Amino acid sequence: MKVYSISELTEGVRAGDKRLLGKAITLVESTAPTHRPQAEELLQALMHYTGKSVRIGITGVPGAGKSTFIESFGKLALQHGKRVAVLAIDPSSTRNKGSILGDKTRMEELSREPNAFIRPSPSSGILGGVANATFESMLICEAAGYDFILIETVGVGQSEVLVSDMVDVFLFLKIIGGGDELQGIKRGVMEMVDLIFINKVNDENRRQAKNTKVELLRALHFMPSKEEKWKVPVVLGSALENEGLDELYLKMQEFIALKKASRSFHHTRRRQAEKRFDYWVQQYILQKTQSENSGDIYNELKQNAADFQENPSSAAKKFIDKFFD
Ligand SMILES: Nc1nc2c(ncn2[C@@H]2O[C@H](COP(=O)(O)OP(=O)(O)OP(=O)(O)O)[C@@H](O)[C@H]2O)c(=O)[nH]1
Ligand SMILES: [Mg+2]
Repeated sequence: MKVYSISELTEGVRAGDKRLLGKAITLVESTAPTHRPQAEELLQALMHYTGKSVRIGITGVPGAGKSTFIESFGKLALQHGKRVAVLAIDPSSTRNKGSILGDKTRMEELSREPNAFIRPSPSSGILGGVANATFESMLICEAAGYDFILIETVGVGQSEVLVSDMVDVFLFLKIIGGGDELQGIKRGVMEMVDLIFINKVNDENRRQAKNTKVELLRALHFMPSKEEKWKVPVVLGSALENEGLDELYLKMQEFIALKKASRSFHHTRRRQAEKRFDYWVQQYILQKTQSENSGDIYNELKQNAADFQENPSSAAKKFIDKFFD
C-alpha cells in the first residue's frame, strides 16, 4: 500500500480527489499516536481552507429515516448547486450490525454523484474520540470544498451533545406513533434543536402528525431559545417521498442567514474551537504524562489507586504536581 506524503494528501484534498480525501480522513481517524504528528501537519496545512461550509447535524431514533433524509436532502442541495459531504457518528458499538452497509444502499444515488462524498462512521474508539475524528474529518471535507457537511448521529446517549457541539445547524428527525414516547421528546434534545422534521408522514397519519406538530410547538414555547428571534419550525414530510424537503431547505437557509447576521454563527464556532482546544490539551497532557520518562511514577500511582491504597484523585494530584514540578 502506497504511503502518501502530507503534501500529496493536502494537494489531493484541495483538488477534490475523493480517494485522497478518504486517505486523509483515515489518517485523522487513526488512534495510533505515531500517526498524530502527521495528522497535525495535515490539519494545519488545510486550516486556511476550512470554515466555509455549513455544518449540519441530524439526529433521531434508529430507523427515523436519517439516512433516507440525507439522501433526499443531499440531492436537493446538489440541485441548488451545493457540494455535499456526509459523515456519520455511531458511538454505540452494539449497533454495528450492518448499519454502514445499510447506509451505503440508502444513500446509493447520492454516493454516485460527483459532487457528493459519503464517509461511514469510524468504527472504533471512545465516544469523545469518535466525535473528535468526525470533527476533523469535517474540516478536511471543508478544505475539499464541500458546502454542506451533513452529520448523521443516532439519537442515543451522549451523541447528540457531541454533535450539537460541532455543528451550525441541529436538525431533529421525528416519527409519529410506534413508541413515540420512547424517542423521548427529551428535554435535552429540544434545547439543542434548531429545526424539526416530522418524517414518514402520509395520508393516514397526517392528522396525527399535525397534532404532534402542535404539541412540539407548545413544548418548544417553554424552552429557552438558543438563537434569538428564531422560532424552531416543525416541518411535516417524507424523506422517502421527497415531501416537505423544499420547505425545510428554505427554513434552514433562513436560519443560517439569521445566525450569520447576529454573529452567533461566528461566536458559536469560536466556542466550539475553544472546546476542541481544551479537549486536545487534555489528550496531549495525558499522552505526555504516560510517556516513558514519567511512566514509572505514573504507573506506580495508578497502581496505588487500583490497590485502594490511595484515593484516585489524590494520587492523580500527586502525580501532576510531580510532573509539572
Ligand atoms: N414510509 C416511509 N418510510 C421511510 C421514510 N423515510 C425513511 N423510511 C424508511 O425507514 C427505514 C429506516 O430509514 P433509515 O433512513 O435507514 O433510518 P435511519 O434513521 O438512518 O436509521 P439508523 O441509521 O439505523 O439509525 C427504511 O426502511 C426507510 O426506507 C418515509 O418518509 N416514509
Ligand atoms: Mg442511518
